[in-house]
Amino acid sequence: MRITGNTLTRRGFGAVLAAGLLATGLTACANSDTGDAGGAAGDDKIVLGFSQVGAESGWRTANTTSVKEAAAEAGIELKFDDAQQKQENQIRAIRNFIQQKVDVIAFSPVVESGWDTVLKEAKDAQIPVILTDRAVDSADKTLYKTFLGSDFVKEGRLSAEWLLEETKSATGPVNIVELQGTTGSAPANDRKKGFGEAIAANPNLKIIASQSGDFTRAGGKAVMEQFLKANPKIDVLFAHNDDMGLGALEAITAAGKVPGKDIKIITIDAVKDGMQALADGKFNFIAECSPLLGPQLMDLAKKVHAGEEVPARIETEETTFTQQTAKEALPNRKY
Ligand code: GZL
Repeated sequence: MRITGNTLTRRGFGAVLAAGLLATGLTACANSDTGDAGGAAGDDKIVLGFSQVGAESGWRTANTTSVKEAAAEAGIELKFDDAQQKQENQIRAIRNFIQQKVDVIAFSPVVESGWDTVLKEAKDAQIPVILTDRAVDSADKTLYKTFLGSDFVKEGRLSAEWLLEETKSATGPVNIVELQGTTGSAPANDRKKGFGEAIAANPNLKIIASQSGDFTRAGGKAVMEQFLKANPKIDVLFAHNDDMGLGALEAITAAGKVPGKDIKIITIDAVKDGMQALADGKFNFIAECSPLLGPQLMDLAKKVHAGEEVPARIETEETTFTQQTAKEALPNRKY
Protein backbone atom coordinates (compact mmCIF):
# COMPACT_ATOMS: atom_id res chain seq x y z
CA MET A 1 0.00 0.00 0.00
CA ARG A 2 1.52 3.34 -0.96
CA ILE A 3 0.86 6.06 1.60
CA THR A 4 -0.61 8.74 -0.65
CA GLY A 5 -2.74 11.87 -0.62
CA ASN A 6 -5.67 9.44 -0.34
CA THR A 7 -4.67 9.13 3.30
CA LEU A 8 -5.38 12.87 3.61
CA THR A 9 -8.83 12.30 2.04
CA ARG A 10 -9.59 9.47 4.44
CA ARG A 11 -8.19 11.56 7.32
CA GLY A 12 -10.54 14.40 6.36
CA PHE A 13 -13.44 11.92 6.31
CA GLY A 14 -12.35 10.62 9.70
CA ALA A 15 -12.37 14.14 11.16
CA VAL A 16 -15.91 14.81 9.92
CA LEU A 17 -17.07 11.44 11.26
CA ALA A 18 -15.43 12.09 14.64
CA ALA A 19 -16.97 15.57 14.87
CA GLY A 20 -20.35 14.07 14.07
CA LEU A 21 -19.99 11.33 16.68
CA LEU A 22 -18.65 13.80 19.27
CA ALA A 23 -21.73 15.94 18.65
CA THR A 24 -23.83 12.89 19.55
CA GLY A 25 -21.67 12.23 22.65
CA LEU A 26 -19.93 9.29 21.02
CA THR A 27 -16.25 9.24 20.11
CA ALA A 28 -14.59 7.61 17.12
CA CYS A 29 -11.40 5.78 17.91
CA ALA A 30 -8.98 6.15 15.01
CA ASN A 31 -5.83 4.31 15.91
CA SER A 32 -3.96 5.67 12.96
CA ASP A 33 -4.18 8.82 10.91
CA THR A 34 -5.67 6.97 7.98
CA GLY A 35 -9.03 7.58 9.67
CA ASP A 36 -9.64 3.85 10.07
CA ALA A 37 -11.78 3.33 13.11
CA GLY A 38 -9.44 1.33 15.33
CA GLY A 39 -12.00 -0.89 16.94
CA ALA A 40 -12.79 -0.59 20.66
CA ALA A 41 -11.70 2.60 22.43
CA GLY A 42 -8.34 2.19 24.17
CA ASP A 43 -7.18 -0.12 21.39
CA ASP A 44 -3.52 -0.66 22.35
CA LYS A 45 -2.42 -2.29 19.06
CA ILE A 46 1.15 -1.39 18.17
CA VAL A 47 1.26 0.48 14.85
CA LEU A 48 4.41 -0.36 12.87
CA GLY A 49 5.39 1.70 9.81
CA PHE A 50 7.47 -0.46 7.43
CA SER A 51 9.29 0.89 4.37
CA GLN A 52 10.27 -1.97 2.05
CA VAL A 53 12.98 -1.61 -0.65
CA GLY A 54 10.72 -2.78 -3.47
CA ALA A 55 9.82 -6.05 -5.20
CA GLU A 56 13.03 -6.56 -7.21
CA SER A 57 13.75 -10.21 -6.44
CA GLY A 58 12.45 -13.50 -5.14
CA TRP A 59 14.23 -12.72 -1.89
CA ARG A 60 12.35 -9.44 -1.50
CA THR A 61 9.00 -11.07 -2.20
CA ALA A 62 9.68 -13.70 0.45
CA ASN A 63 10.82 -11.02 2.90
CA THR A 64 7.63 -8.98 2.35
CA THR A 65 5.49 -12.09 2.91
CA SER A 66 7.39 -12.87 6.11
CA VAL A 67 6.90 -9.33 7.47
CA LYS A 68 3.19 -9.17 6.61
CA GLU A 69 2.38 -12.64 7.96
CA ALA A 70 4.37 -12.03 11.16
CA ALA A 71 2.60 -8.68 11.78
CA ALA A 72 -0.80 -10.37 11.46
CA GLU A 73 0.33 -13.19 13.74
CA ALA A 74 1.67 -10.73 16.32
CA GLY A 75 -1.47 -8.55 16.29
CA ILE A 76 0.58 -5.57 15.10
CA GLU A 77 -1.04 -3.03 12.75
CA LEU A 78 1.33 -2.79 9.75
CA LYS A 79 1.52 0.29 7.54
CA PHE A 80 3.49 -1.09 4.57
CA ASP A 81 5.13 0.99 1.83
CA ASP A 82 6.90 -0.34 -1.30
CA ALA A 83 9.60 2.18 -2.32
CA GLN A 84 10.17 0.68 -5.78
CA GLN A 85 13.94 0.73 -5.06
CA LYS A 86 14.02 4.54 -4.69
CA GLN A 87 15.53 6.20 -1.61
CA GLU A 88 13.33 9.29 -2.01
CA ASN A 89 10.24 7.09 -1.70
CA GLN A 90 11.57 5.55 1.51
CA ILE A 91 12.32 8.97 2.99
CA ARG A 92 8.80 10.12 2.05
CA ALA A 93 7.25 7.02 3.62
CA ILE A 94 9.23 7.48 6.86
CA ARG A 95 8.07 11.11 7.03
CA ASN A 96 4.48 9.92 6.53
CA PHE A 97 4.91 7.42 9.35
CA ILE A 98 6.21 10.22 11.62
CA GLN A 99 3.24 12.43 10.66
CA GLN A 100 0.86 9.57 11.44
CA LYS A 101 2.57 9.11 14.82
CA VAL A 102 3.17 5.39 14.39
CA ASP A 103 4.61 3.60 17.41
CA VAL A 104 7.65 2.05 15.69
CA ILE A 105 9.32 2.49 12.28
CA ALA A 106 11.23 -0.31 10.55
CA PHE A 107 12.85 -0.25 7.12
CA SER A 108 15.34 -1.93 4.82
CA PRO A 109 17.45 0.98 3.50
CA VAL A 110 17.88 0.61 -0.26
CA VAL A 111 21.35 2.23 -0.02
CA GLU A 112 23.69 2.81 2.94
CA SER A 113 24.02 6.60 2.83
CA GLY A 114 21.72 9.64 3.09
CA TRP A 115 19.52 8.72 6.06
CA ASP A 116 20.74 10.93 8.93
CA THR A 117 18.25 13.79 8.41
CA VAL A 118 15.10 11.68 8.30
CA LEU A 119 16.30 9.39 11.10
CA LYS A 120 16.92 12.49 13.24
CA GLU A 121 13.33 13.57 12.52
CA ALA A 122 12.09 10.17 13.77
CA LYS A 123 14.30 10.46 16.87
CA ASP A 124 13.00 13.98 17.57
CA ALA A 125 9.45 12.60 17.24
CA GLN A 126 10.46 9.91 19.78
CA ILE A 127 9.61 7.08 17.37
CA PRO A 128 12.09 4.17 17.66
CA VAL A 129 13.56 2.88 14.38
CA ILE A 130 14.61 -0.69 13.58
CA LEU A 131 16.89 -1.45 10.61
CA THR A 132 16.01 -4.75 8.97
CA ASP A 133 17.89 -6.60 6.20
CA ARG A 134 20.18 -3.75 5.07
CA ALA A 135 22.28 -1.31 7.13
CA VAL A 136 23.02 2.42 6.99
CA ASP A 137 26.43 4.12 7.31
CA SER A 138 25.27 6.78 9.81
CA ALA A 139 28.01 7.58 12.34
CA ASP A 140 25.33 8.34 14.95
CA LYS A 141 24.27 4.91 16.25
CA THR A 142 21.55 6.48 18.42
CA LEU A 143 19.48 7.11 15.27
CA TYR A 144 18.19 3.53 15.38
CA LYS A 145 17.63 0.93 18.07
CA THR A 146 19.00 -2.18 16.35
CA PHE A 147 19.95 -3.94 13.10
CA LEU A 148 18.38 -7.30 12.21
CA GLY A 149 19.83 -9.13 9.22
CA SER A 150 22.71 -11.00 7.63
CA ASP A 151 26.49 -10.69 7.63
CA PHE A 152 26.97 -9.87 3.93
CA VAL A 153 30.78 -9.81 4.18
CA LYS A 154 30.63 -13.42 5.41
CA GLU A 155 28.33 -14.39 2.52
CA GLY A 156 30.90 -13.01 0.07
CA ARG A 157 33.73 -14.75 1.90
CA LEU A 158 31.95 -18.13 1.94
CA SER A 159 31.32 -17.80 -1.80
CA ALA A 160 35.03 -17.17 -2.38
CA GLU A 161 36.12 -20.00 -0.07
CA TRP A 162 34.13 -22.49 -2.17
CA LEU A 163 35.84 -21.18 -5.32
CA LEU A 164 39.31 -21.32 -3.70
CA GLU A 165 38.75 -25.00 -2.91
CA GLU A 166 37.29 -25.65 -6.38
CA THR A 167 40.30 -24.07 -8.14
CA LYS A 168 43.16 -24.97 -5.82
CA SER A 169 44.86 -27.06 -8.52
CA ALA A 170 44.39 -24.47 -11.29
CA THR A 171 47.72 -23.72 -13.00
CA GLY A 172 46.59 -20.75 -15.07
CA PRO A 173 44.31 -17.70 -14.69
CA VAL A 174 40.71 -18.21 -13.52
CA ASN A 175 38.70 -15.33 -15.00
CA ILE A 176 35.78 -14.18 -12.82
CA VAL A 177 32.98 -11.79 -13.79
CA GLU A 178 30.91 -10.23 -10.98
CA LEU A 179 27.28 -9.13 -11.08
CA GLN A 180 27.01 -6.64 -8.23
CA GLY A 181 23.78 -5.83 -6.39
CA THR A 182 22.24 -2.35 -6.22
CA THR A 183 24.98 0.29 -6.32
CA GLY A 184 25.58 1.74 -2.85
CA SER A 185 23.59 -0.94 -1.03
CA ALA A 186 25.04 -2.71 2.00
CA PRO A 187 24.71 -6.21 0.47
CA ALA A 188 26.48 -5.12 -2.73
CA ASN A 189 29.29 -3.29 -0.88
CA ASP A 190 29.84 -6.05 1.68
CA ARG A 191 29.48 -9.09 -0.57
CA LYS A 192 32.02 -7.54 -2.96
CA LYS A 193 34.35 -6.84 -0.03
CA GLY A 194 34.11 -10.34 1.46
CA PHE A 195 34.57 -12.08 -1.90
CA GLY A 196 37.40 -9.83 -3.11
CA GLU A 197 39.42 -10.08 0.09
CA ALA A 198 39.13 -13.90 0.20
CA ILE A 199 40.10 -14.67 -3.43
CA ALA A 200 43.37 -12.75 -2.91
CA ALA A 201 44.64 -16.02 -1.36
CA ASN A 202 45.05 -17.42 -4.91
CA PRO A 203 46.68 -15.02 -7.40
CA ASN A 204 45.27 -17.09 -10.30
CA LEU A 205 41.76 -15.86 -9.41
CA LYS A 206 41.05 -12.55 -11.16
CA ILE A 207 37.87 -10.45 -11.37
CA ILE A 208 38.09 -9.30 -15.00
CA ALA A 209 34.73 -7.43 -15.04
CA SER A 210 32.34 -6.19 -12.33
CA GLN A 211 29.08 -4.26 -12.79
CA SER A 212 25.72 -3.79 -11.07
CA GLY A 213 22.68 -5.75 -12.27
CA ASP A 214 20.58 -4.06 -9.54
CA PHE A 215 19.56 -7.43 -8.00
CA THR A 216 17.09 -8.12 -10.84
CA ARG A 217 16.88 -10.93 -13.42
CA ALA A 218 16.65 -8.40 -16.27
CA GLY A 219 19.72 -6.60 -14.95
CA GLY A 220 21.68 -9.82 -14.60
CA LYS A 221 20.84 -10.91 -18.14
CA ALA A 222 21.69 -7.54 -19.74
CA VAL A 223 25.04 -7.17 -17.96
CA MET A 224 26.02 -10.81 -18.55
CA GLU A 225 25.39 -10.30 -22.29
CA GLN A 226 27.89 -7.41 -22.19
CA PHE A 227 30.42 -9.48 -20.21
CA LEU A 228 30.18 -12.32 -22.76
CA LYS A 229 30.66 -9.97 -25.73
CA ALA A 230 33.70 -8.29 -24.18
CA ASN A 231 35.46 -11.29 -22.58
CA PRO A 232 36.23 -14.41 -24.68
CA LYS A 233 37.35 -16.43 -21.63
CA ILE A 234 35.01 -16.36 -18.61
CA ASP A 235 35.45 -19.24 -16.14
CA VAL A 236 33.29 -18.09 -13.21
CA LEU A 237 30.28 -15.84 -12.56
CA PHE A 238 29.86 -14.48 -9.03
CA ALA A 239 26.36 -12.95 -8.76
CA HIS A 240 25.36 -11.08 -5.58
CA ASN A 241 21.92 -12.73 -5.70
CA ASP A 242 20.11 -15.68 -7.29
CA ASP A 243 17.90 -13.48 -9.47
CA MET A 244 20.81 -11.90 -11.34
CA GLY A 245 22.33 -15.37 -11.72
CA LEU A 246 19.06 -16.67 -13.16
CA GLY A 247 18.96 -13.79 -15.64
CA ALA A 248 22.59 -14.47 -16.57
CA LEU A 249 21.71 -18.12 -17.31
CA GLU A 250 19.70 -16.97 -20.33
CA ALA A 251 22.63 -14.94 -21.67
CA ILE A 252 25.12 -17.77 -21.11
CA THR A 253 22.91 -20.33 -22.86
CA ALA A 254 22.19 -17.92 -25.73
CA ALA A 255 25.97 -17.56 -26.17
CA GLY A 256 26.22 -21.33 -26.69
CA LYS A 257 27.91 -22.01 -23.36
CA VAL A 258 26.85 -24.55 -20.71
CA PRO A 259 26.12 -22.88 -17.34
CA GLY A 260 27.54 -24.82 -14.39
CA LYS A 261 30.17 -26.42 -16.63
CA ASP A 262 31.75 -23.92 -19.12
CA ILE A 263 31.04 -21.13 -16.64
CA LYS A 264 30.80 -21.99 -12.94
CA ILE A 265 28.09 -19.93 -11.20
CA ILE A 266 28.13 -18.80 -7.57
CA THR A 267 25.20 -16.84 -6.15
CA ILE A 268 23.75 -15.67 -2.82
CA ASP A 269 20.22 -15.96 -1.33
CA ALA A 270 19.04 -19.60 -1.87
CA VAL A 271 15.48 -18.76 -2.97
CA LYS A 272 13.55 -21.64 -4.52
CA ASP A 273 14.34 -20.82 -8.18
CA GLY A 274 18.02 -20.48 -7.34
CA MET A 275 18.04 -23.75 -5.43
CA GLN A 276 16.33 -25.46 -8.39
CA ALA A 277 19.02 -24.14 -10.75
CA LEU A 278 21.65 -25.44 -8.31
CA ALA A 279 20.00 -28.86 -8.04
CA ASP A 280 19.78 -28.97 -11.86
CA GLY A 281 23.53 -28.34 -12.16
CA LYS A 282 23.20 -24.87 -13.75
CA PHE A 283 24.53 -23.16 -10.59
CA ASN A 284 27.48 -24.53 -8.61
CA PHE A 285 27.22 -22.94 -5.14
CA ILE A 286 24.83 -20.71 -3.18
CA ALA A 287 25.46 -18.88 0.09
CA GLU A 288 22.13 -18.57 1.91
CA CYS A 289 20.69 -15.18 2.94
CA SER A 290 17.46 -15.67 4.86
CA PRO A 291 14.51 -13.32 4.09
CA LEU A 292 12.42 -14.80 6.91
CA LEU A 293 12.95 -11.84 9.25
CA GLY A 294 9.29 -11.16 10.07
CA PRO A 295 8.87 -12.95 13.42
CA GLN A 296 12.12 -11.53 14.89
CA LEU A 297 11.17 -8.06 13.61
CA MET A 298 7.78 -8.17 15.36
CA ASP A 299 9.39 -9.35 18.59
CA LEU A 300 11.84 -6.44 18.37
CA ALA A 301 9.03 -3.98 17.60
CA LYS A 302 7.20 -5.01 20.78
CA LYS A 303 10.38 -4.74 22.84
CA VAL A 304 11.44 -1.28 21.60
CA HIS A 305 7.85 -0.05 21.95
CA ALA A 306 7.91 -1.19 25.57
CA GLY A 307 11.20 0.62 26.06
CA GLU A 308 13.14 -2.58 26.62
CA GLU A 309 16.85 -2.79 25.83
CA VAL A 310 17.63 -4.80 22.64
CA PRO A 311 20.99 -5.91 21.18
CA ALA A 312 22.57 -3.41 18.77
CA ARG A 313 22.89 -6.10 16.09
CA ILE A 314 21.04 -9.38 15.59
CA GLU A 315 22.39 -11.63 12.82
CA THR A 316 20.35 -14.36 11.13
CA GLU A 317 21.42 -18.01 11.06
CA GLU A 318 22.46 -19.04 7.53
CA THR A 319 24.20 -21.86 5.68
CA THR A 320 25.53 -22.70 2.20
CA PHE A 321 24.46 -25.15 -0.49
CA THR A 322 26.16 -27.33 -3.11
CA GLN A 323 24.40 -29.12 -5.97
CA GLN A 324 23.99 -32.21 -3.80
CA THR A 325 22.73 -30.47 -0.66
CA ALA A 326 20.34 -28.34 -2.74
CA LYS A 327 18.67 -31.52 -4.06
CA GLU A 328 18.23 -32.72 -0.45
CA ALA A 329 16.99 -29.37 0.90
CA LEU A 330 14.61 -28.32 -1.92
CA PRO A 331 11.53 -30.27 -0.78
CA ASN A 332 11.54 -28.47 2.59
CA ARG A 333 12.39 -24.92 1.48
CA LYS A 334 9.91 -22.33 2.78
CA TYR A 335 10.73 -19.73 0.09
C1 GZL B 1 19.94 -9.15 1.19
C2 GZL B 1 18.91 -8.37 0.40
C3 GZL B 1 19.19 -8.47 -1.05
C4 GZL B 1 19.05 -9.88 -1.59
C5 GZL B 1 18.51 -9.59 -2.94
O1 GZL B 1 19.64 -9.13 2.54
O2 GZL B 1 18.92 -7.00 0.79
O3 GZL B 1 18.22 -7.66 -1.74
O4 GZL B 1 20.25 -10.59 -1.62
C6 GZL B 1 17.49 -8.53 -2.63
O5 GZL B 1 17.93 -10.70 -3.60
O6 GZL B 1 17.05 -7.88 -3.76
